[in-house]
Amino acid sequence: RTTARLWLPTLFIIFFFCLDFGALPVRNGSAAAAPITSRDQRSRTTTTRRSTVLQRNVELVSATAQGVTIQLLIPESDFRFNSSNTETETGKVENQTISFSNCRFTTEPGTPRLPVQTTLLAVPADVDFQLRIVEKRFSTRSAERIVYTPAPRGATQPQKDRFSPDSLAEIREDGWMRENRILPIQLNPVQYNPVRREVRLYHRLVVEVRFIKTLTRGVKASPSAIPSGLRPESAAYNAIFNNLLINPQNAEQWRLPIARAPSAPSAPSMHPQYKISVTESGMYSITASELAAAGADITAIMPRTLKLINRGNQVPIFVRGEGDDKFDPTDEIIFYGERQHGENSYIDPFTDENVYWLSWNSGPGSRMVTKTAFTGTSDTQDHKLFLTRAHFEKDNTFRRFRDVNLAEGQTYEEFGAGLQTRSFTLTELPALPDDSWFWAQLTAPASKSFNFMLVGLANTARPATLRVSLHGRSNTGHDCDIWLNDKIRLEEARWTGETKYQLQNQELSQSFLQDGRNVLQIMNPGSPEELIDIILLNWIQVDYWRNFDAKSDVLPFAITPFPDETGAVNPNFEVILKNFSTPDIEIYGIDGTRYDGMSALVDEDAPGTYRIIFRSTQIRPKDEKDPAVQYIALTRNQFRKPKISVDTPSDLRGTHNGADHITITHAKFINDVQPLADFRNQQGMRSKVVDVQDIYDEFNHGILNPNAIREFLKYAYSNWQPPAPTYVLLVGDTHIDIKNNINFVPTIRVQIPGYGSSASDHQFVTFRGEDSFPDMLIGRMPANTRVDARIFVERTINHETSSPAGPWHKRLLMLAGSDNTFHSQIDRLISRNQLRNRYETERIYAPYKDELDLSIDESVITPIARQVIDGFNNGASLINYIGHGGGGIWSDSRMLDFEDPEQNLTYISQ
Ligand SMILES: [Ca+2]
Ligand SMILES: [Ca+2]
Ligand SMILES: [Ca+2]
Ligand SMILES: [Ca+2]
Repeated sequence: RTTARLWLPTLFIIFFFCLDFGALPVRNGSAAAAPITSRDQRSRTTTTRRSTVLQRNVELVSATAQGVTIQLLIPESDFRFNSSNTETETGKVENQTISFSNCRFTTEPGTPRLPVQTTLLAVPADVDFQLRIVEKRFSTRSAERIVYTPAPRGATQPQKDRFSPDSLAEIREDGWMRENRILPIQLNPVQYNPVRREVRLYHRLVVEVRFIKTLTRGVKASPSAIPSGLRPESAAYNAIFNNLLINPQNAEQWRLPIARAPSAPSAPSMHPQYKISVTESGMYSITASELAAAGADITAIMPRTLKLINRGNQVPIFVRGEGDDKFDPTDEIIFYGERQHGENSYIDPFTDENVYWLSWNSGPGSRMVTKTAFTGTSDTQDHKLFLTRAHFEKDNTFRRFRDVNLAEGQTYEEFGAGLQTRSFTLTELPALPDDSWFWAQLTAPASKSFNFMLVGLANTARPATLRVSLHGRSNTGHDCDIWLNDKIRLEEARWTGETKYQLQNQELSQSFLQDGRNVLQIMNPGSPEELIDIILLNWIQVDYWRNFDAKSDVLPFAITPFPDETGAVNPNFEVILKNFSTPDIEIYGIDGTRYDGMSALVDEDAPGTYRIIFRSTQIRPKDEKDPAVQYIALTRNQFRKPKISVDTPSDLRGTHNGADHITITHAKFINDVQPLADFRNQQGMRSKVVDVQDIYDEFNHGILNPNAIREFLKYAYSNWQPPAPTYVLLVGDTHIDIKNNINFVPTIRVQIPGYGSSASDHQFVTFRGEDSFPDMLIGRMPANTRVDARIFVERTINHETSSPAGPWHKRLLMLAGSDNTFHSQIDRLISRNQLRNRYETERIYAPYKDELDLSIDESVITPIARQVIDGFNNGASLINYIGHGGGGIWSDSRMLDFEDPEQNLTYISQ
């Protein structure tokens, strides 16, 4: 069938571009060349067919339980010497580059740039490795001047009379592709001696990778003891292994069985569940009639069974009116709802909604504890004020930081300098910054004012604490002045680089603060030494002393312990809560307590308001230093109202599920992608369409977060019916600003050294092992509309059923924008990957800027755009563009405008 033939080239291309073996890190203590010994005669030789394309020069000699022996054969005529001239201060210098077919190059700064061959081995799960050079044959040639990889900041190493690299073979970081352990080996068949000006060219290199049993890896059963029927692998991965591995037959032999999740999945609830979403912390109320309005049959609810769950834990609630065992329309559910916060930031970058799950009729639910406040004047301490925290933050702008969280000595090549392999790998990516969203940016010279409101500021001599979180945006020195309310200059903020700076003024007299509106002014004057100086404001935080006056009939408060002279604290307190407009005041402890036994009185000092005396024993603060809210007092009409919606049940955790192809999409596109799922079923794949909301519900308690998708895929991989799913298709677009822009299916962000936070769908499928080898094959159709989705589905099916095979299958369009760098990047991409050996590469380069004909009318297609469109129309299996662009254009030379395709592309349906 045509379709079967089309899958393989597609997969191959994916792997070809994804797995840059040259970027794999060297393990600690790389193996040095061992003395030549004769081959181990006891080893049973296994025959295999050679991997087809990637490892043309390497072949398997033998593979046993003791080790694998491979040999690299490079005919002497295959070594090529290319000369290039570089201009130096003393004139032209001729440099030589040595290469052989399919080689990659060493990239270590300050060392000769020499060709290497990387190969991938299937290896057992429970062994360590030792390399031994079994045999080597080389010839020596003179080489005048070999190209060096530039060293950072002009550092040059003294040239020594020895051949380098020292070792002819190196073990690289191993990883897992599903249950198959993969070991990359780098062979270095060219060594250079800069003093003698000689190279050694190894045309034959036999290397043994010896397996050393370890007991530390925690593998329970020897894989060979498990029948291979229990280790099924998908046909697609078997095809990949055949192409990728030098010893694919061992992959099956050494494959582990999938470790299933230890606990049985919980059956989906048979009872209706409602999602209760909150965005602010506070006391919430849901009346029975509100629940009925959201669709619930309240007559069937036994109120004592009402149950509220957040992040898997029950939240104690108070159900007013449950005593009669009837859930009457005015009965109400009361709970303390907490705002959603980020994993490492005050604001969650993905969602503001925290989700609580309301269910009933399956056993009694957890209830708040009712405590009776003390009456009379028992031994209590009077409190007139308390310490509270106000946090002010706005996530207005997203920023990337190139250098954050780099490990000691971790370096990278400047982004944009080329396609050189950078000296980091996906396995070693630094952590993302805790927060990438900022309130405002100040580009020197700049001065901006930020307002914040403080409520109930007490008149006291006790000091407040003010914190201001700033961040450098330019990699320069920063020096700014911060003023509070035009009254006081806070300490001068001085720091360097793209780093956080937190100003903390702990002894701030509260007299500098104002009840109500306050103004923080930040001045970034810049310095004459720096061309540019940019800083960012993240947040402002104030710990201040507050009185017990309610604002708009709500008073969140804490009891701040006041030790006496001996250091002892009386846990029993008395406070007078004031400034309520009605007497129906209720008091709750946020730990799940409600207080009764008190009644409000008219406040004679402030006519028209009510006050209430509250005597109790203090709730122990979670953290002495965190002035968190412990109680909330409010009147009956001041409860917050959550968003209520009925849940649609799903069964993604059911282990009866099984799929080869999973489409993850938004409800909006569910019907549009179904024909593609049906098509995959017809092809013999088990295909499943999943609503991303079901993933949040089952894998993140209903809270939107991209990691839920990764958790789901990991779960399906381990627990669904084998073989584990192979393909993942995401349908739907997303955006950096996920809250204010389109987000159908989110992406994961990773920290790329030299660039910063970057989108990476690939991270969804790297759940097996601590490596970047993909454990499923993922792609995305970034549909914005249903029409987008339908066109995509239609064309995909069309392509696979009726697309004519032809020369276009072997054609690659390689496009570069109007800049010398882009031109040479494409050149290098082609030459480095030897694309010409396998493909017909058509290069279309935009003219340099100074050659641009600016007179061409906007409505007319430029000559270069004509070439691009012709390229599309002639057909190609892959189109690669490097250059500037935007939402509607490729390159400033108008290589392709947004409108061009509509009028001119004739081959688009293919
Ligand atoms: Ca009732
Ligand atoms: Ca922020
Ligand atoms: Ca659901
Ligand atoms: Ca992996």
